[in-house]
Order: sequence, then structure tokens, then C-alpha cells
Amino acid sequence: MADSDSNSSSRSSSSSGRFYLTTPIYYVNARPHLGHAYSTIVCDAIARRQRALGVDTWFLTGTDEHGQKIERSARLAGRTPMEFATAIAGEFRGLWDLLGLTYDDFIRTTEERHKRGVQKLFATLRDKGFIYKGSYTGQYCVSDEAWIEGPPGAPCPDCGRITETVSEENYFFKLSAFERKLLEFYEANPGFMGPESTRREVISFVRSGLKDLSVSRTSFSWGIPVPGDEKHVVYVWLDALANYITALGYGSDDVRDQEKFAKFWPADMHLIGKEISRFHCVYWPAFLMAAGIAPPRSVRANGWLLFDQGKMSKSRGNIVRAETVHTVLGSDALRYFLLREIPFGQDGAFSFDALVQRYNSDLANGYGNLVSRVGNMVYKYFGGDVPHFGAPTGAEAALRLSAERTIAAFGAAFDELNFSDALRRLWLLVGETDGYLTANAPWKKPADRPAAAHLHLQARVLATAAEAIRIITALAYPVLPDATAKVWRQLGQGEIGDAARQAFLQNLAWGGLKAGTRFEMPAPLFPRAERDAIQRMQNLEDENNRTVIEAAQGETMAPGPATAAPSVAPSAAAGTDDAHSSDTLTPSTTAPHDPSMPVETAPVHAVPAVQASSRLSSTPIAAPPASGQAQQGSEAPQTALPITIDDFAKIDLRVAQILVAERVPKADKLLRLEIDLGYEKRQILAGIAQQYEPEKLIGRKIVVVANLAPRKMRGLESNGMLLAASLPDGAPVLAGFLEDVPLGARLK
Ligand code: ME8
Repeated sequence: MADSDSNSSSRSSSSSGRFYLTTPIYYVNARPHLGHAYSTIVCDAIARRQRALGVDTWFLTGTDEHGQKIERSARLAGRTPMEFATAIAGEFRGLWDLLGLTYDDFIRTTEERHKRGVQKLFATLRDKGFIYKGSYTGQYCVSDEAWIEGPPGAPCPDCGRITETVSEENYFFKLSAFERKLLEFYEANPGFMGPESTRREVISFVRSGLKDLSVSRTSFSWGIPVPGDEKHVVYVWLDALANYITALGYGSDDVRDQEKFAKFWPADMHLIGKEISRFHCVYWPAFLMAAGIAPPRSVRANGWLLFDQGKMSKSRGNIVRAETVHTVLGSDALRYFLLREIPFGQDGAFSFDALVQRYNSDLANGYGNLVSRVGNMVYKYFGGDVPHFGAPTGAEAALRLSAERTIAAFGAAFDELNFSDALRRLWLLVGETDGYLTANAPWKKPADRPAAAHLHLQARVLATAAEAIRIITALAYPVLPDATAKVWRQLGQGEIGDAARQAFLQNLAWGGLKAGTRFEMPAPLFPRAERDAIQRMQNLEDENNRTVIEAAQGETMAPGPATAAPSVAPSAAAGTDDAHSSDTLTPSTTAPHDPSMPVETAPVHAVPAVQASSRLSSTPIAAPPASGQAQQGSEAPQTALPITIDDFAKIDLRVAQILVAERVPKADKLLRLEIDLGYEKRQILAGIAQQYEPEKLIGRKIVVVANLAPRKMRGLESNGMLLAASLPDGAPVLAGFLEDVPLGARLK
């Protein structure tokens, strides 16, 4: 890999006999996708290998549930933040369980143990003089929950969304005091962060000068109150980063928690996505140094999983769900693909095509085929018992030497996080074992070979190939836990989980398969995937998107809490040519649920319908009229569904001003608008491009349905709908005012 030099200083092996490993805690504003699964699967593979090496391992994951972003998402969904967070946290946990991930703890930042620890950390920082009160006026990116340098309206340099101007009384952390200390720390600990690109970026960020950091908010309340000053909530990144210590018991008076903290802190590895390096490599060690706590030993950033040429993310609308791959090819296939295909630390493209190719070549035709060939022949020629054989020849010695070299090389590469290289080397041994079988052809008896000599060759070749398979299987266990468990049983070795608990990788060596061991009948491991596997995965994704859209239309709503909007007329997104994908806040109908979580079947997106049949329609309005209901300006009012005043009150109509307007590529009806609602800025998409020149819209005041759940169109998120009258030919005319009205004013 390009950045492999940095790996050598940050091995995943532990020198202290214990290993503490963490994933990022994921925001609960949207359901998990393959990007989240990627980081969590990598951690799972590392944790499994560590345990199987006899290292006392603690693997933490969880969810990040506070902050403005979650509060807003919940409000849009008509849920309380806690209901909303609980539903999505259940989705994450349920998915990790479905995939068989072996996390030791799952922390939610809304838990009491976390709140207690965060308050203790905040109080400690303040008592030590690193926190002071001030006021902040500047830009904030709600999506990244990050303070941004730039003028009002500037886009976020990381995600490109419009930042909001915040003017608040805040507590500040004296980050500026840590500039030199951090640089010295990086210098003294060259293995602290990787890959090299991340290291360079972080160091140059710190060298360019650190300003004090605002670590509390006062303009909303969904967070952990600042101890002693409860109108402030702790800044969500200070809150979130602290999970790595609160989950171990930091802040608890219980002696067992204190022991656990003493045992596992500092963390051996925080595994993160590269976009959150600054938070983990700058802010986090500075907070810890200030509090007198040791910084983590290493932070390692994975690259981005790309799909359709962009970072896979729910805001781009280009996600694939891990459940889909699990359903069609199994979770081992997904794990193998992610670890083999993408050199860790680099960005890597995901496609169903590449997944199926890799699956067929390496798993179905490679490992799976080898295991079944050897197993079948051991049954056919020796009734299922590993045969005795006499002295090995040069061919056996060569295979043994390769296996021994592979044990060393695989371990070294894996522990340096070069998973792709580790697996490439291991699959060379698969190929070599296959070649050894083919060269010796135990299934073919030449006419001139005496029967006894042939039996001897069969015994020698099959016992040797089976031993090679045992070594391959043991090494592959952290990556292919399901398949290797089956093979381990087939090889008569019992449960691989038990072997892992007994640290079977610690002394893995050639010669463990004893003659006379009884094999189990081989069962298919990785059935070959036909072309239709790609189509099936695509269909599952399409079906899921359809379900989400339907749920957003209120058609599949299960009874929700009283705050959920009524399931009435379809929303404007229904059937529009642009609504080809959707944000996926809706708990999936196929995803499992953590039994400890309330079963949430109601969509988190509860969309108040506004489109009824009045002449004021919300846009985009590209939906073709249903037959017999030609869209006309003179639609009869009686086609409207009657609603009560309470129903109407659920619709949050607001005055907004257009700041930016531009066409959406390849969508001739759509404009992308950035609007100012007075209290926040947003992006909406509107189907008015054929009637309005974008540049003429700048500065214009409009009416917006502000509490409509976000939707995706052409991969862009639309956060609300503008209102327009519909002319007889269907052309929209924007609603507006003759008098001056302040931004954010409510229409009622
Ligand atoms: O950032 N490719 O949460 P988040 C690779 N709550 N990894 C990806 C990915 C992709 N396309 N998409 C997501 C947050 N990830 C904060 C973290 S930690 C104290 C707080 C993974 O829900 C990757 O690990 O936005 C990334 O850093 C993380 O999910 C972001 O998850």
C-alpha cells in the first residue's frame, strides 16, 4: 500500500498482553451502510486475531447520539431525540449482530455512565484551568458538528454544505496551549497516527496554529449539561470522543470500573475514517493531556469506500446496505472483499460486479473448491480418516516451507494492517496447494503404478494438502469466521471459537493434523455466484429504496408515537422522475432488531403531506398525473382530503430567502437552492427550472414547508419544499409576499 511505511510503527499486535480497540461511534441520524460496516468489520477482524493470539482484547463500538444534527433529524421525523436515537442505535447494533461482529461493549452517548464520565472530564478540564467562558461568533457546520473558519454563508471545507452563523456564549478549551506539546508528542511517537497522508495532514494543521476551541453550546439543548452551568450543553465532539474512556468506566466510583480503566487505557488503537482524523489526533490527545490522562497509543484511519464515484454516504444518497450483501453472498464474502480488495488506508471502490468476481475467484473457485476437493477425496479413498503416510518427498517439504513462510508473512502483514497483502499471500498458499494436488493427481492412477504405491501417494498427498488447509483455515479465521468454523469442523478439529479462545494462532505450526483424525462430510462452503447474484443485490437495494420512499409517503406506516404525522396524501416526492433515491432514516423492514431495543417499525421519516389538491402545491411537482386526473389549475376543491386544524398545525410553513440557486446536472426540471430560514440555512431542491432562471431567484423570499423529512433527488438532499401555485399547464408560480416579512416567520 502507498502508505505502508507508517504502518510499521503502529502495529496491531500488543506488547502488554492486552489490546483495546475502538471504532468511531456512529451518528444516529441515519441507518448504517457499508461505510460504517467497513470500519467495524476491520476492527472485528483485528479483535478476532488478537484474541486468537492469546491477547486479552476489548473491542468497543457504539453510537453518537447528541448534538444539533440529531436534534434536527429527530424534529424532522416528528420524534423526540431519544426515541429517534434509540431506533437508529438499534439498527446499528442489530446489523453488527447480524454480521456476527464480536464487539465487547456497545456504548450509547445517552447512557448515564457516559454522561457521568463526560461531566467529570469537563469539570476536570475546568478545574485545571483549561476551560474558560467567552462568546463565539462564527461559522458552524451542523452536518460535521464542526467549527469552521470562513465568512457567513461559507461552505464547509469538508462536506461542502453551507455553514451556519452561530453567535453564542460558549466555554472554550485552551487548545492553543497544546500546539507545541502535540508536535512534540507526534515527534516522540511516530506510530501514533497513520497512514502517512493522515500524519502529514494533521501535523500541518497543528503547525498552522491552533486556536482555542469552543466546547459548549447554548442555542439548543440535546446534549450533556455542563456541570454547574446547565444552560450549556457539552460540544458534541468532546462528548463523543470521551466515549473511549467512559465505556471503560472513567468517572465511575465503582472499583471494578476503575480496574477496567486501569487495565485497558490507553487504547491501543482508535480505528476511524480519515475525515475525522483532526478530532482524534489533535483535539482528543489535547483534552486528555489537559486532564492528565495518557493519550491513546495509536489512531489509524481507513480510506473511504466509494460507490458510484463518490464517498459512500447517506447525504450523497449513494449507499449500499451491508444486509444486502449478507443476504445474497453471506457476511464472510463482504469481509473478505473489503479486506482483500482495498489496501487499508486508501480509498476503494465498491461495486457488486467486483464483489462477485472476487467471491468467485478467491472463495468459490479458490479456497472453497480446494477444501471440497480434498475432503471428498479423503472420504472417497480413506473413508473420511486422515491417512498415515511414510516419509515426505521434496514436494511435501516445499509445501511445508511455503506454509511456514506464510504463517510468518501473513501475521506480519496483518498486524501492520496490510490486510490486502496478508490475504494475497495466504491465497498464494491456496494456489500452491491446489497446484500440488494437480501435479500429483491422487485421483489418477497411471497404469504402470502399482496399486500399493498409488495408495501411498494418495495418503501422502491428501494428508499433506489437508494440513495445508488447516494452516490456511486457522490464518483466515479472523477474516472468514463463518466459513472457517465449518472447515475446522470438517477437518475434525472441533469448534474454531474454542480453538481461538485457546489462542490457537499463538503456536500455529505445520504438523497439527494427526493421522487417523476423522473428517466430517464436506458441505458446500461458497457456492459459485451466478450473474444473477448482482441483479439480486441490486433488486434488494432498489426494493429497500422503494420501501423507504413508500414509508415516507405514509403508506407503510405502522402506528407510531403521538407525534408522528398522519399517513395521508402522498408527498410531492411520489413518482417524481428525480426521486430515484432517498435518505434512509427508516428502520429497515429486513434489518434485525436488538432485542433489548424497542421494536421500531414506524418509519423515522414521518412526512406530513401537504400536496392535497389545492392550487398551492409544493414542488418538485414533476409527478405525472394519475390517469383520469389530468393536472389542471381548476381542480375541484372537493378532491382535497379534509384535514383538521390540528393536522394543518403540524405543517411548519416558513418564510425563507434564496441565497444560491443553480441547475442540477442531468435534471432539466430541478434547481438546487440554498435558503436562509433566519434560524438556519438549508438546501432544498425544487422542480422549477423550466420556469425560473436560477440567477434571477437569488434574494427572493419564498414560502417553504420547513418540517418535511429530508429526501434525496439525484443524490442531493432536499430539506423542505417550497410552495408554488400550479397553472393550468402545470407550470409552477412561486408563492410570495407584497409586504416585507422577516425570515423564518411562520405562516398559520
Ligand atoms: O463521524 N468509507 O460518525 P459517522 C469508509 N459520530 N468509512 C466510512 C464511510 C465510507 N464511505 N462512511 C462512514 C461520526 N464510514 C462521529 C464519530 S467518534 C468519537 C465520533 C465510517 O456516523 C468511518 O469510520 O459520520 C467514518 O469515520 C465513520 O463511519 C463516520 O461515521
